Amino acid sequence: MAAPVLYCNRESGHSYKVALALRLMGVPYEQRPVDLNLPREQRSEDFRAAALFGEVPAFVDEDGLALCQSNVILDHVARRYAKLDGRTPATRARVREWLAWEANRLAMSFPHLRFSRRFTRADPVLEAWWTQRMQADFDCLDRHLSGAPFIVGDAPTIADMSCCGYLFWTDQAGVDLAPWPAIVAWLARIRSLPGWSAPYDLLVASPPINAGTRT
Ligand SMILES: N[C@@H](CCC(=O)N[C@@H](CS)C(=O)NCC(=O)O)C(=O)O
Repeated sequence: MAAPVLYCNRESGHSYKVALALRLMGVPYEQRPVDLNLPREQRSEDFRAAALFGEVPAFVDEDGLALCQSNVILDHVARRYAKLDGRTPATRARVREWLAWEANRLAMSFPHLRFSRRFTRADPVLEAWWTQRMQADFDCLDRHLSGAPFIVGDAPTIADMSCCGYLFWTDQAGVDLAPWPAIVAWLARIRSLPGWSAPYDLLVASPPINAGTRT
């Protein structure tokens, strides 16, 4: 059986979520960086075969099963390695509620604002919309975390990996987390987990994103 492969990009928080989960699970795997500046049809053949929608992250497991969508990959590895998951059917279901919330809310606000501020300025109307949504999303997460050390239960799960994916980069978007102290404390708890690594330390070098590259 071949080692699992993660197709990723160093500027992608969605890639980081998966890399961080695999790191904390202690799963050995190979990272293959993808040049996101290239049009999708010019990306490597093995990546295009693995990535149904042409985006990173994509993951190929030991059996050759290729998956994309960061939260689906997180769900798969949590089941496969029986780690970073809820301990009961009810808590496993709660974990997946947060994966769905992240995909629908958090991943649709802050990552877009960060991409706009870091790489290519979007229309100010869009930035205002993302900022407003981000504030509502951070309020929701902060409220939840004000009574709990991690998102589900008292130990980290893939729900934490999913929701923290972009949040070590708030400075890149000029966002100050001071109004959300429970998020700040939760990020500190994640940082102190054995094996934790910051995004740019964990993800291998990739060709830098050019202004104008779509994500
Ligand atoms: N919903 C997807 C989002 C994936 C995504 O947006 N990937 C971006 C990088 S973070 C990408 O590959 N952009 C380049 C492209 O679409 O060509 C997930 O959770 O994995």
